[in-house]
Amino acid sequence: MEMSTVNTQPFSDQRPGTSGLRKKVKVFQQPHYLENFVQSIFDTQQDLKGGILALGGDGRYYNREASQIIIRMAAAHGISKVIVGQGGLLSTPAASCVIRKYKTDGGIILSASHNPGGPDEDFGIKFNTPNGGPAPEGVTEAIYAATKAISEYRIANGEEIDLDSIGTQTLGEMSIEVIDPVTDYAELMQEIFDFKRIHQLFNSGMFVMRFDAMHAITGPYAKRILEETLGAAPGTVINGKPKEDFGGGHPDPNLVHANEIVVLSSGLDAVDFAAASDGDGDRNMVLGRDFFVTPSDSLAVMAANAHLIKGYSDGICGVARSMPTSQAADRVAESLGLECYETPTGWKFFGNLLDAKRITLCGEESFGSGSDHIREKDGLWAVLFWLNLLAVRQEPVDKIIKDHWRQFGRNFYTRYDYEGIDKTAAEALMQHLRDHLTDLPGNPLGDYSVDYADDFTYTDPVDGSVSKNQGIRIGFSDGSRIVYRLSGTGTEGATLRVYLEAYEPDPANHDKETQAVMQPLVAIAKSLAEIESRTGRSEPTVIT
Ligand code: G16
Repeated sequence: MEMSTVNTQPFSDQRPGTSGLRKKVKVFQQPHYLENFVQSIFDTQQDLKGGILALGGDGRYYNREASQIIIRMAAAHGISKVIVGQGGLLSTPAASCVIRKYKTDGGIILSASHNPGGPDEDFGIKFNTPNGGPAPEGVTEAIYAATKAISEYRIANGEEIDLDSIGTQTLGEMSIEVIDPVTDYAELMQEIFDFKRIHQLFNSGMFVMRFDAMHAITGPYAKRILEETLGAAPGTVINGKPKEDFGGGHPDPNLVHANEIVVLSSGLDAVDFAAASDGDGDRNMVLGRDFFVTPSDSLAVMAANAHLIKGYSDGICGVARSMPTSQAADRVAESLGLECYETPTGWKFFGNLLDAKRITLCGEESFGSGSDHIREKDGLWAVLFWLNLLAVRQEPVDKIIKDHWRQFGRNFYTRYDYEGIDKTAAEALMQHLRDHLTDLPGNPLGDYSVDYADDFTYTDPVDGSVSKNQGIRIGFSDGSRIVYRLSGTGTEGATLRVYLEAYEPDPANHDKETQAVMQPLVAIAKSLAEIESRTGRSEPTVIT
């Protein structure tokens, strides 16, 4: 095998964000840009030399080219085997499943998740550790440090690798195994869920579902599992053909970007159950008839009902939620006597808790939920969890949620996103809040009284690592909260996220409209952070 050593210079902007390095495709296409980052992964992850690497991506524009480059660099680095999904594809949860099942020494996932794709849109890359989870901060910081010192990278020369034929080929000493991207993941789902009962539900003639794959990676997964295995009617999966630019859409399963499925679950002809997943298949949104399930409520309902699901029938050991996620799951944990953890935003923070068996279920307001079956959030898993639950309880989605609220109270929840604002202004806004945190506790804000105000710091209970500045929390004496954070996944300007939560124990008030209930808190949040004067925006870009 012929190999080249290529001289290069560091790029200053290769620090991974909330979930890997995400930039515009054009940035990744600059000479040496991708190669520098990949070499930095290889140089810092010693076990990869002589080891096994899993590789796959969400199929967005540049996935194929990047896969070819990474495989050649893996060969030049002395990796013994690369396991790659056919076509260079693996959903993020499937990649985590493959890393764990084949005990690889890590994996590289090519994805910018829910961000748009195409030549002028986003691309991303991240390294997952041998537990199948996103690299923790210690690892991403080491990779970042290596990118700042890099002076050369190594790459094998030769013909293109055939990514489309399943089977094994070689490049020098290294073997490349191209696998079916769906099979291992589908088998895992079959172990966790009661496929027979879900099959009966689909065949009852009383249940209609739509799953919106948003022209992204989950199309083939959803078709294989829902339609071919579980007997859902053909056409249950819509937008199921993956496209490099997601059909020009924004593959983020929320009420705005997945509007097609919102329409299909509304009105007289509404389907019984609808769901959507994102670009790389780790996010989910679930809807009943005319009914949106907030991701925070979804986690709480999962925790309360886990004993009804085959894979969790022996009980769960604990739950975790990211800090901005509503406290609905905390109430379930308290009543079931389970451990409950509040972690910073980012799935990587759940890894230690899962590995240490302190938690079984975890979730985030950002349309993510998952369990100890892998170390990534898992969109289709969440959908199957709900299908299994619907099959067991034989009740509609809204009844399950409303019963839950009656038992535990309702955590009204909404998130306001101000996208594409000026970065300096956004940082100044956060600093302004930080500067006033100590003035707030004990004082009234509107009709609310501030209980605590801080910039969230997390100490990992397993390894003791400390993560600071993870978002501003303002907690009120009645359990309501306002949280402010800057997004760590965007590629342009800054996105301010404002998370709002209000607790309502009285069932007589549970059917109120969320936005109406939240208005007093919204007004406080806007004025406290001086959002309009600092960002020039009177209204958010997206409300979920
Ligand atoms: C990523 C992480 C999630 C996190 C989300 C937050 O999601 O994997 O754990 O909740 O980012 O995004 P932001 O920083 O923009 O609020 P994904 O689906 O983009 O990988």
